Formats: sequence, C-alpha cells, structure tokens
Amino acid sequence: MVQKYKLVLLTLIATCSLLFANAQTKVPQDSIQSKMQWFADAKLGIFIHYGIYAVNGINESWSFHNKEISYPDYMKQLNGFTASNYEPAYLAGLIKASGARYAVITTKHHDGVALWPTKQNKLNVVDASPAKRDLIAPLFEALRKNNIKAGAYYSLLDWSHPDYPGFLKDSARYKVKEQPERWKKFQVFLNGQLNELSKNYRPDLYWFDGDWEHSAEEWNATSIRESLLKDNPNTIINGRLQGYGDYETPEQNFPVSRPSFKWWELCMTTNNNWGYQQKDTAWKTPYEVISIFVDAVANGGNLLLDIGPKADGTIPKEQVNILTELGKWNQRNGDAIFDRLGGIPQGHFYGPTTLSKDSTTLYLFLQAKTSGSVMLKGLDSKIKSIEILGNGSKLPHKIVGKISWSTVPGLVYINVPEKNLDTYMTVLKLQLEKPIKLYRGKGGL
Ligand code: H79
Repeated sequence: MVQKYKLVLLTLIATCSLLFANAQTKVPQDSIQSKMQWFADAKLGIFIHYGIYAVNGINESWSFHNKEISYPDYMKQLNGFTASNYEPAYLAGLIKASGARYAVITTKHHDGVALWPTKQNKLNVVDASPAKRDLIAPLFEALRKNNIKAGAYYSLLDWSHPDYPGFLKDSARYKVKEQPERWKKFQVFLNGQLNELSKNYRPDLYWFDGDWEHSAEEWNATSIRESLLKDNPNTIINGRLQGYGDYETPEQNFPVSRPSFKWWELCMTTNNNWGYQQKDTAWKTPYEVISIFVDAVANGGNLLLDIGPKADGTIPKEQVNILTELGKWNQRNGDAIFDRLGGIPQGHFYGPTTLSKDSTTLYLFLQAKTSGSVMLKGLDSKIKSIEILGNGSKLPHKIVGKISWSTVPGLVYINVPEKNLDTYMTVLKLQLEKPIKLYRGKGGL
C-alpha cells in the first residue's frame, strides 16, 4: 500500500517536473518583444512571500493541504497576523539597495487569504485579521516611487473557496465535469479578483501559480490573458497559465545547459522555504546567492530571489544581510549584469560570462578567489583593454600558441593579481575592437 502510494507520488512529481521543463508558451515571442524589454534588462527581482503562514512559521498553504496541520488550526493564524511593523517604504528601500528592478508579492497564495481588501469574499487580511489594512497598495506605491516594477503573485487555485474543487491532498469537493455550474461560480470569483487587481493596482507583472490543477480550457486561460492585456497591454504574465504566459519560471532548480526559452527567470529561496520559518536556518551565503545570480544571467535569465517577512512585517536579519551584500556587489559589478546579454557559449572560458548588447564588451566572472593566469579559448577578436571591473585596474594579457598560417585564434592568458579581488566574485571587463567573433571548431587547420 505504502509502495503504491509512493509510486503515485513519484509519478506525480515526475509529471510535474516534466510540466515545468517542457512548458512551452503558445504566445508568439516576436509579438511581445517590446513589452519584455524591461524584464530582459532587469535581471534581478525580489519575491516576497508574505502571509498568515508566517504566524506559526509553517509551510505556506501546503501545510494544511498535506495535512501537517488541520485546516481550522491553519486558519487560526489569521488572528496573529498583525503586520504591525510592516513598512513598505523600508521594504522598497531594501529592494532598491539590492539592485533589483522588480518585486513580486503574494497577493494571494493557495490558502486563499488575500492581502488586499477583495470584495469577492471576506477571506482577506483587512476583513479577517488584526492587520486590518490593505498591504498591497502601499507597497506598490513605495516600489513605484523607487522606480521598481510591481508584480502580483496570484494563486489561480484556491483551496479555501467552497466552489473550488481541490482541498486536501487526498480529497476534492467535486469534479468539474460533474458540476460545471459550480466551477462557473468559482470562475466568476477568480475573474472578479483578477479584475480588482488589474483595475486597482495595475500590476506590471502577474506571477500566476497553481495552474497545474486544471487545463487551459478549464481555467479559460486565453480569456484571462486577453482581459488582463485589455486593461494593460504592457503587463507581463509569467509562464504558469497553462501555456499562455510570456516567460518560463524554473523553480529552485538550476539549469546546467542554457535554456532555449527567450525569457526565463529562476525563482529561488534564501534558505529552504518561501515564507518565514524560524526553524529554517539553512541560509545561502551572499557568495552562493551572487554566484547563482551570475549563473542565471550568464545563461540569459533573471533571478527572482525570495524573502519571507515575519508575521509583523519585519524582515529576518539574514535576508537583510543577503540583500545588502548583493546590493554592494551590484554597486561594484552591476555594469556586467544589468542591461547586458547572456554570455558566450560554454567551453571558451571556465566560468560565467556576459556581453554588452553590441557585443564589443565581454565580461568574465571569476569563481571564488581565482587569481593567477586565467585562460580564454577561441576568441577571434582583438582585445583593446582588460580591467578589473570593481576597481578599474588594468591587466595585461598574452596570446599563446597563435599559428601564423592557421585561422584558429591563439589562447588568451590574463594574469589576475591576488590583490584587488572582489570580496565575493571578481569581474574582468574585456573591451574588444569589434563585435565579438568566436572560433568554435575542433582545432586542426
Ligand atoms: O509559492 C511557492 C510555492 O508554495 C509554490 N510556488 C512557489 C513560488 C509551489 N510549491 N510547489 N509548487 C509550487 C509546485 C509543486 C508541484 C508539486 Fe505536484 C506538488 C509536485 C508534486 C506535488 C502538482 C501536484 C504537480 C504534481 C502534483
């Protein structure tokens, strides 16, 4: 019995990762090129998982769904959700200081608790918690004052709604096919909430989640997309709308080979959980976050880095530290990141790289505290100058093994001194004479 259950779970997980890996957008990429430009240039976003789950410090929504806590006990957390120290201006300042250009907050997670005064039901922190106020409007305002794009995470599935089929992991309220009218009622609710978000908050980006419980037809994904774009033609929709989003969203899993998607974003926690959990002390170090960030950008993607405020709205000090250190690194090295392109293919340099849009500048990222002679293969462009980006010190280079009668370029060796290395990750800026040309052959003549 246990074996059988395990098999079902494994199959589910395999299907799920396949779903994420193969999610192919049905949106023609050329048609959205111009509205996607800020997103492509932004590179860093901050994800905010704020909700009643921070009161007990338990898994957001999944804890009752997976029956680690009863539904009534989970909902009792509403009484402890004060948001008494929630300071949107401070939060926006912290996000700004990290270097991020967009932020995405959970307006409603799978538990159905809205952080804005929705008129569709009473399950929102204004009507049902001591917070008693809209938490979305002041944050969006503070973000926009700082020129940061404001995104709304919204769970399509709602395990609290009486007309939503799914509830606990092993039970459902009903089947859509058997009670289509009841499903229609839920859709009216869902569209009502989206209409409120769209009209009153005008998100620059929608970050849907939970689409996997129903098909594109059942969600009426095309009509959701159409109506959001009718209100704001430039809004961006993430890839979790059963094929009708604009970009892909790998979650917690790091690509090894470069994803073929035109736009993608890795969403990742700073410890092992999305929301605040006191017992989770598995913090990633600033170096780890920075190197993961660089890796995503070098592979043509963005990083959406998560923080989970405590129930009162304060940000755990470890997360403040990560954002601050990341921001200081961006101050020194952001020229190699923001508004740039993913780098050259793997094999030329043993580390991540990025390129300027005109491809006359190549940036090389040195792992850990690399010093000494680093090598670049197959560069068929003349180098004008090389400097350490963070401090401007110029570095000489040497071309090794160039055979006069061969078209194969020589190897470039750059001597990186031990002094002047960045605290976390050093960047070399190579100014080329012309747009980059690479040799990608197998040697020989
Ligand atoms: O909000 C955070 C998480 O709560 C939420 N997304 C981030 C941003 C999230 N957690 N897990 N998931 C999304 C995807 C979960 C997929 C799985 Fe499954 C659940 C894999 C196995 C069980 C869904 C159900 C797909 C297959 C079965």
